[in-house]
Amino acid sequence: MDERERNYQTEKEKLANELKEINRSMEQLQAEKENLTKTLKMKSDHCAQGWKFFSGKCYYFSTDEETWNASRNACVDKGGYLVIVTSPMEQDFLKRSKPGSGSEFYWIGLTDAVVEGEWHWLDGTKLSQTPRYWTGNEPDDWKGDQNAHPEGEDCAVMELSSDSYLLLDAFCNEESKKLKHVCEAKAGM
Ligand SMILES: [Ca+2]
Ligand SMILES: [Ca+2]
Repeated sequence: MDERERNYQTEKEKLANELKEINRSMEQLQAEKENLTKTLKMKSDHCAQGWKFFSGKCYYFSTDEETWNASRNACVDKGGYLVIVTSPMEQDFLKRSKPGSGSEFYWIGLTDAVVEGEWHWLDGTKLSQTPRYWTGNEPDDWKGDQNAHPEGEDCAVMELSSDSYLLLDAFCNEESKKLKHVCEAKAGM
């Protein structure tokens, strides 16, 4: 073996070792990536205790009963907002996740307090009127007996049972109108 050949052999071994080293690093990075992906997935599905996960969001069914205004604030205090229901899938989730049996009433993040008759979710989205979920002749903007509440009914309630989701309007801030509510928040917080 002349010197040139020896040099060539040495260089070849060196490169082979480097390649091995690179492969090892790549395997380690790959394993690390898998771990991080797993952690991220766990984090993004995570909801605080007492909240239920659905499609990137967490939902909280309150047990205490408050006015709509107090309920809205209660959700903000918990890092969320009064629930905004934007799809039939979300309605179905609420129907099957509702604690307790039978039909129950919950405040939701829907109001026509700004312009009478124009129903908007708390994120500013207009309520889609098709299909129509208002029950009976709701929303009727009832003003109470003998016009006791000239401001009318400006806050929405969902009547939830295992197989129905119906809406009605009610007084936002009336002591006699205290109901449970549902909060929503982004998952993974
Ligand atoms: Ca109204
Ligand atoms: Ca009403």
